[in-house]
Amino acid sequence: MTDMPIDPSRIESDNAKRNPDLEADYAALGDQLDRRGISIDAIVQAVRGFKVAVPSWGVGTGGTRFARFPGPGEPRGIMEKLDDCAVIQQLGRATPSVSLHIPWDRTDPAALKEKAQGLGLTFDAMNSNTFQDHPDDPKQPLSYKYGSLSHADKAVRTQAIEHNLEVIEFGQAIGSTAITVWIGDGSNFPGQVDLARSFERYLESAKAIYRALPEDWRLFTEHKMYEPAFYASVVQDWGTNLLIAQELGTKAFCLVDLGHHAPNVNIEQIVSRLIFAEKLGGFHFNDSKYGDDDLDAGSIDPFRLFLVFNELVEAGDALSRLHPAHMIDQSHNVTDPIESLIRSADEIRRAYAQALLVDRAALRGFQDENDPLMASECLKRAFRTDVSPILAKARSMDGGAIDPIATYRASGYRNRIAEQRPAAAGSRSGIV
Ligand SMILES: [Mn+2]
Repeated sequence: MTDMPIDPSRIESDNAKRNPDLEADYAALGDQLDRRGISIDAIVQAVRGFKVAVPSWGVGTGGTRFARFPGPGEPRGIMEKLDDCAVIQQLGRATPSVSLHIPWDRTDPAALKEKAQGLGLTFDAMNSNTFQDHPDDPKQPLSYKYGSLSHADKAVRTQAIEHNLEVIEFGQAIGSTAITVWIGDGSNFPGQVDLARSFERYLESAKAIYRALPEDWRLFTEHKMYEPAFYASVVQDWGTNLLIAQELGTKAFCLVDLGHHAPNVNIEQIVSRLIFAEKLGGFHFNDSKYGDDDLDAGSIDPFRLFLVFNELVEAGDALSRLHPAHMIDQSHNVTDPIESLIRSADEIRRAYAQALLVDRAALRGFQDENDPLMASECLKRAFRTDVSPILAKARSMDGGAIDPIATYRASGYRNRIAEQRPAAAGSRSGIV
């Protein structure tokens, strides 16, 4: 692993300084958990096994429809994006895989695979893109302005289907086994499109993609309530998403993007229902305050993130059979994307670790005895536990940094690449 972007001796020397404090904090937390009948070492092992994919598009600075303020040293293509993803994994040790977006990341698959292997990275679910036009792509001359898989014109639908098939083919060449389909199709005016006919057209197109899925692949469909369509999205909520997965078949699953719901929707309950239906495909983790704000996972409502993980842990074997895919999907407008992604992966692991601390036998007892206060307290006790020493221990055991943000800043990586990567006009970033 000579290609690693951060000097391993930097991580070692930083960790050596911080390790005595970590050991003391870890021992204190271990004693506390021991009194609650929990083995801290078992929690650390579970956390080490929990991985979440980073999105290739996340290492560039995002933006809004008003403006984008690029940071220094932005990656100019997928190879440089992989370098940044490798930094996140090297320091945080929670993100060994990358989720690609075609056509933004289109390049020679063999070169891509070789580059990733050199960095110790693999590829997660592929993402297709029929929500914007691709004037540089001779295979996609038609516009998606009025939709893609549900478009009124069969020629546009066919073009969109074929794009998805190409993404699957690309994914096969680099070892991916899933495709996520999110479409921007919808309408801005009542009456603009027929709600029933557009959904029927969507289903017909989605079935054509599904039929082309390789045997060991899964198809994830992602719902989104609004934007870019502001009156009605064709795949607007988890009800439609579930319908799609059930119509398509056993390899089709629903993806839950935490930002794609109406305000105050009970997302953990949706997760529970999708597990019941055996259709939970995975997550796009992020956070939001008002709508699909694409803020950093756990930065606004960590309790909600914890409650989602509480459902996942509660599901036990049912979840193991579904083995949901975990991905981060967020937009970094004002932070260094590498720092945001390191911290977000850690916040996701934090929610998982907290959920593992819930005394499930006691909780069930309080539920059956109709003791709402103690049932609530049972969850809150786990949520209030500061599991930071567990997260740091998991990182350091796997060769990561005890304090990954501090080590990243001390490494000077951003300044170094800023010199190597002069600002490029039209560098791509995006969110889905
Ligand atoms: Mn998403």
